[in-house]
Amino acid sequence: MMHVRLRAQFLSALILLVVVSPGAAASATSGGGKLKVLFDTDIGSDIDDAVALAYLLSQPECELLGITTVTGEPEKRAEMASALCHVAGRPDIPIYPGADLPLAIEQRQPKAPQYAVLGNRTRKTEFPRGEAIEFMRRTIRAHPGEVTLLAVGPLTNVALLFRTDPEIPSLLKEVVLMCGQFDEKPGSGNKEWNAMLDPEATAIVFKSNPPNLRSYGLDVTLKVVMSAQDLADHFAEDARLRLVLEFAQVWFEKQKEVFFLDPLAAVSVFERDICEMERGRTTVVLNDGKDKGRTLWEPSVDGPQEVAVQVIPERFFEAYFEHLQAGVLK
Ligand SMILES: [Ca+2]
Repeated sequence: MMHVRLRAQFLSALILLVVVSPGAAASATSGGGKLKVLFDTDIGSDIDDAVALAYLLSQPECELLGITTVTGEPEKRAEMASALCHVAGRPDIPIYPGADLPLAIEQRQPKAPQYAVLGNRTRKTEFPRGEAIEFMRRTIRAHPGEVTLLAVGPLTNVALLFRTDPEIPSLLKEVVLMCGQFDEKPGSGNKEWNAMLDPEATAIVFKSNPPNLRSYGLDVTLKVVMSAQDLADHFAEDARLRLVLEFAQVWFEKQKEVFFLDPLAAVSVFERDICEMERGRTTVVLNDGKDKGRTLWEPSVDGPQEVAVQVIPERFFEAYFEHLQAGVLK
């Protein structure tokens, strides 16, 4: 009961903060410089990776050091990221295709279906091959304690990075994930796609104990939703978001709503008042069977990780559109 009451108090306090003083909302970079971010993504499957990247490209406090792609057809995914960077006027951002296969299980996401809409869009089509992990390693070692690794796809690249250079977790400022499902008892509820697509990699990352690891799971990110029509209306004004809409064409054939799963993790790198977090420990189920890849969450005050347990969607949308609307690209 105490826990529920504390949560209610937290929400009341946040709502008061947003209503009374929107300018006082917590920012991760208050008083400091830009945040250095590495973005690891499976852009090209669901639409929300592109929605997240458009935000990072608009966020003035984000120094995007590079993009790595993961899972099936990583080169096509790199081209999609490149197209978005070009539209945003940032063709200089390094992009590296990473691992196409999970560490141990069968590939369940072999294609990047949204690639079909790229047509002759301006983008890079040639990328360094087999260098993504080394690029991540080199970049993090060049800025010890400063880099946020934001991973919103299966965790294969991140796990390979941590296995290749075991000191890397301790050299990161933080690891921020869209991964897992944390509100269910074992054996019930949804499994989350990123965790499930490469369970062994997920387990490696959650065991790696970087100084800060925060994950935004399906249970919370699914609460941030917009209708397809609202999305089309909101995204029509800006060139970056229009390209995201084009990517979404394939996706809209099946979906009437857009869930801002990856963007919630991305925006929360910069805006810490959108979600309430809880500290504890994640265990990943690795036994073969229907639960493989499930994330089991055990709250504890001295646990090594934090997961989101509550979200204020209105605050998210305010933060998401703030910089895009301030600097619209026609
Ligand atoms: Ca994703």
